[in-house]
Amino acid sequence: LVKLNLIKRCYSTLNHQSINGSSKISDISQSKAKYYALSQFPYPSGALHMGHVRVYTMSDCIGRFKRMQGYDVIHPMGWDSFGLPAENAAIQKQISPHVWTQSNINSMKDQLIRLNLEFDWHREISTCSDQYYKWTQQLFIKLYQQGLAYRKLATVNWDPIDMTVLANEQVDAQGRSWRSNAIVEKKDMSQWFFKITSMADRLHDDLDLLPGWSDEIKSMQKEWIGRSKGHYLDFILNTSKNSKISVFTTRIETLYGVTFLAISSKHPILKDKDFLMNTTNEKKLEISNFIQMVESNQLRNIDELCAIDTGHLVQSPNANLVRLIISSTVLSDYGTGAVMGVPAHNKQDYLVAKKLSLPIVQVLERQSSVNNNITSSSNSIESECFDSELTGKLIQSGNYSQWNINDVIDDFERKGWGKPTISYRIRDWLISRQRYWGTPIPIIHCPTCGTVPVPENELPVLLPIEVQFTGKGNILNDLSGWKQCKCPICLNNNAQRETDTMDTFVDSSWYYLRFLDNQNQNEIFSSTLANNYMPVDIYVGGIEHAILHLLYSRFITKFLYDQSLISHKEPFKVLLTQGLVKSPTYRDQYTLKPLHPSDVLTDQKPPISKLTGNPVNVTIEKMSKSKLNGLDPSEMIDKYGSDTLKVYILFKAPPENSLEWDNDGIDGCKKWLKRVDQLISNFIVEQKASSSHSQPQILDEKELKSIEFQCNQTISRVSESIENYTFNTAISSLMTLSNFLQKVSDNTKCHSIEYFKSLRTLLLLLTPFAPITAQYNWDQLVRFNNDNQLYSTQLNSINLNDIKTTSGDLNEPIITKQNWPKSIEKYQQRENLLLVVQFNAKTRAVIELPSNISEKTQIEQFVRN
Ligand code: ANZ
Ligand code: ZN
Repeated sequence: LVKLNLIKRCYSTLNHQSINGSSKISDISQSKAKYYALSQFPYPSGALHMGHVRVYTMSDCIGRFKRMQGYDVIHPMGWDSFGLPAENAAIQKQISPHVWTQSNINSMKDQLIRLNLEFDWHREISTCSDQYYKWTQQLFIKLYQQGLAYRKLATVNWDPIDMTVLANEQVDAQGRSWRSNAIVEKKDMSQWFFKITSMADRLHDDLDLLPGWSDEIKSMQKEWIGRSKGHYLDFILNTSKNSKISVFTTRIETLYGVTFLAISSKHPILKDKDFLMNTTNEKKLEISNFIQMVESNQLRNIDELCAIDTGHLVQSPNANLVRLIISSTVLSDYGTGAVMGVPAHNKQDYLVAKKLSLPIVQVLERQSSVNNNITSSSNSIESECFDSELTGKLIQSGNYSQWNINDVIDDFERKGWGKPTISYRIRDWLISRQRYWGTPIPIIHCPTCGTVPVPENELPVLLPIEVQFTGKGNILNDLSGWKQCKCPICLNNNAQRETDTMDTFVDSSWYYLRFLDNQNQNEIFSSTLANNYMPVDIYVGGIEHAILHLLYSRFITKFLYDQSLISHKEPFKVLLTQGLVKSPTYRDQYTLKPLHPSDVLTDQKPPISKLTGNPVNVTIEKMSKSKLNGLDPSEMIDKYGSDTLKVYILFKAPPENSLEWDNDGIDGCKKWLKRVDQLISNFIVEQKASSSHSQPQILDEKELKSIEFQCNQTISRVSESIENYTFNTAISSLMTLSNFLQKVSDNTKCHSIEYFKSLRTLLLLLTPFAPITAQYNWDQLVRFNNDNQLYSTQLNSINLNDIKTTSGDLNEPIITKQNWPKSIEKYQQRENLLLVVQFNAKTRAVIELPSNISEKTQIEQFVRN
């Protein structure tokens, strides 16, 4: 009961502390260096899952550590609260998305508080609040004014039952909607885009400014941007000297190996007058049937290649005549939508050539090549074609045979056969959603003035709250009271509001800036604050956001930089991507249905289903509702307490690895924290007992030295481990220290200031991981020391710096306000080292040697002895 009360007190001090302990919004600490620890804010689905707990525990640990180190730390939390699930809940449960979202936020916030995470709650934001989305709208208008937000016709996934556009990720492999199960249609609609392509080069090149990002994520970003250097080349339609087809190639030097020209089924030449005039009716019919087939299939996963000859010939820059074909391998929206086919050196072209029996001409010399004339009848052609090393010389290329590739490229360019260019895979960011629960796009459509941005003083364009959900499409379209308005330019004209809302990725592309100034009524954020606190020092989150969210945030940051609102080019200095949280998953061997662990007799081999008596398969999988293998964080807090849960999560696996949940492991962590409690309470009990009778005996100098050595070594190890985000090794160093302290002799425990100080060091180092345990025991020590005036005189008489850095300020009752201990070099050197001699994996001798001699001398000495 006493402990419970104490814990309660801890909570209140901690809550109080998190307001006072972190910087207030408006003032920047002049004396402290800043540290911005950010974890990805959650979607308020209703309850935290273990993945959330893992992310937030990591950023909490880092934040607490940096605060104790004296940094001005920002560790904010908020809600990514727009999006489809709220609308679906509204349709299914007839509850307003607003109410549903808010109640989810409330319960998740409760959970975060119960986890005792030190968040700056005074910085809280919610993207669905008009105080937030007002600024998202302003950001849209700024982009619009710079020509970076625009509307164009685009082909989208249309769900004819729900009557909405779907993101690609919401269409399954069979081309069905994830929600309505309708076959999704391709539809051309006017949509809003952000011109992210305008920054493709910067988004690519500035990755080099980020040594704190893993190569893996950087290459995922580069892949998505897909920059390649190449050439445009023109091919001329044989029947019409005016009709050119331009191709994009990264391998212009293979020009003499071109044996066909392939275009996509959407290529404009297919509607060209000359082209059609010279196509027979029979061929026209064949082509249109083909196009129809490709396009209906084109939704996804066309494994089977389809290609057709158009019956036309085209002339290459080097005056070769080759066939013009249409092929499903050519993407309509990459490069020019046309490809020069080089089947000898490109796998896809090779398959196309095989399919249509087109010639294959090798033009690059291979090291191992004996036979330069590949014919399509050769069986081993595939391996011969692509696997062997090239010499960098051309063959079968007219006058260019035996030339070096680079010289060829120069000469082709000089002749005007190809124009150098750069092509990108990245497309502009489609931000329109035909959905209610999102940030309204602040645009008015006027019959006279066209698209007109809502004047800034009229922002936010509020989302109407009282609405009826029909489940069909975007209900903003049916709210004529909301939709009809006056044009802000010609004033009297009846105009209409844009009814599309923004992709929720827009909301999350700038939230880290609003955290810094969430109460600002006058501007999106203060540049002074942003320039002080940005960039984010550590960003913790899931790998699933490694591409889009990071790319969008980087794009918006660069835009704000161009607007001179911020002075940094990249938002996130270091990324920490956490692995999955997994647990045993039980499935009935016969029905394959997932089973709840409580329905399984797990002590049997194999486990047996209590429901059917069938044997049960066990696999370790990502925790998820559908697999019934998830653990509820609240239940875990009830059962173990937040400290144990957090210590376990950090101890069980390094951050980037997946964490496989096991109950023994968490029990072990609970026991360890109990042992720390015992260490302190035993100390106090023994002190009380000894002070009443025994005389201090002579202290063992050697033991005192080794206490100091252990303490200082642990300080360095824990500090380094947190800096490197290897929390698990930090905790194991702490375990080593606590075990060591347990074994110290009773005499030293009772009579040495070194031991007292080392207990305090242990608690200080424990604080970022298990703040309640640390605080509880700190209280015990402070109270005991005050009551007994045990070490105060001694502590006062010794070097104050020593105490400050190794065992904290004596009378400060709140441990999180203590300074992080610093290790002292001189105590980290052992006078003697133990040299372990092993032979055939058996220890044969342990020799004590002075530590200041070299390894070589040590060995020599040993051999001599
Ligand atoms: C001739 C060639 C020869 C090619 C060769 C490659 C190898 P990256 O590097 O990804 O940019 N290509 C161009 N446009 C295409 C489209 N719309 N759909 C499908 N493929 C297209 O790829 C550039 C290469 O992809 C280009 O270089 C072109 O094939 C093909 F030995 O041209 B290449
Ligand atoms: Zn107008």
